[in-house]
Amino acid sequence: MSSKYTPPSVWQPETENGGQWSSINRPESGTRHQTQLPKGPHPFQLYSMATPNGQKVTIMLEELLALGVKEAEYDAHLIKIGEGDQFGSDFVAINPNSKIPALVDQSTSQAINIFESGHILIYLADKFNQLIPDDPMLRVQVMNWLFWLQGSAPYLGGGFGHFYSYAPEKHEYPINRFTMETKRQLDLLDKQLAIHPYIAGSSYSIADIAIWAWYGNLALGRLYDAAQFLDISSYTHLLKWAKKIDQREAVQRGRIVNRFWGEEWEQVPERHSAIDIDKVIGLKR
Ligand SMILES: N[C@@H](CCC(=O)N[C@@H](CS)C(=O)NCC(=O)O)C(=O)O
Repeated sequence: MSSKYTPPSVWQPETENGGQWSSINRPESGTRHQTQLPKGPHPFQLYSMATPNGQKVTIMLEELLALGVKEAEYDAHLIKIGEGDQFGSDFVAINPNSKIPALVDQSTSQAINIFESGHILIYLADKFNQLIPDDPMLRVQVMNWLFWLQGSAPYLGGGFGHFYSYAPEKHEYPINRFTMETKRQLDLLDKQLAIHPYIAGSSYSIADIAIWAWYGNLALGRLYDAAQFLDISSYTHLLKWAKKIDQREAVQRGRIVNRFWGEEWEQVPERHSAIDIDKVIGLKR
């Protein structure tokens, strides 16, 4: 396989490469413009968008509310990452890494900023003692799979998804490399789910929420239009689990929060009370 590209001695950013995210990517971090983010009355203020990483948090908050945890009430404000909202000064003050999701817990004497979706799940699970087991032996399993997801999903999203779906030109080398790894991950999950009803054992947990947002959506054909290419139907245990989680009411509610694309019944760009979701979900026939 030959490459036409010879790296220069010192890399310089291209002004325009035509890729889907090229207009917002820069090699520097930090604030690009001054902004003031809105703030609602609820204990949690979420600044996010309904990508898989964003869905993890909205599903978790909806699961907590479904469990009767009223203290998990939240305002979900929309951050349009395609328009660079994540580089606004208020957002960067919450998450210097400029990536959604970012959560503020304003129920405490001093507001607490939490970023990294996996950490947000742990923070909420520990705060309310839900969807994470007390038993250290079981908790370790949940953490194993949650951290597995945080380390593995970038190969699926930033690797496979980027080169298979977003890249302006399709190149065999990166598509082969990341398809190989994605299929290895799918096989791993399929084997785990062949012997356990949920990813970390016998109970639904934050590990299921995190993994479903990526690999569940992928299995259900909602990510990268790649179900056929990846021969998803051959991962039968994964598919069965993905459908089972998809049936949960909190998952159906949470996955559409901060979403502004797709069908009318799956768009709740901002959520400030349960009614915001109720009235949209009600449109589904
Ligand atoms: N490891 C981070 C990843 C977050 C992330 O990659 N967020 C993406 C959307 S899924 C984002 O905000 N991208 C905007 C950008 O890169 O500028 C987490 O799990 O929270």
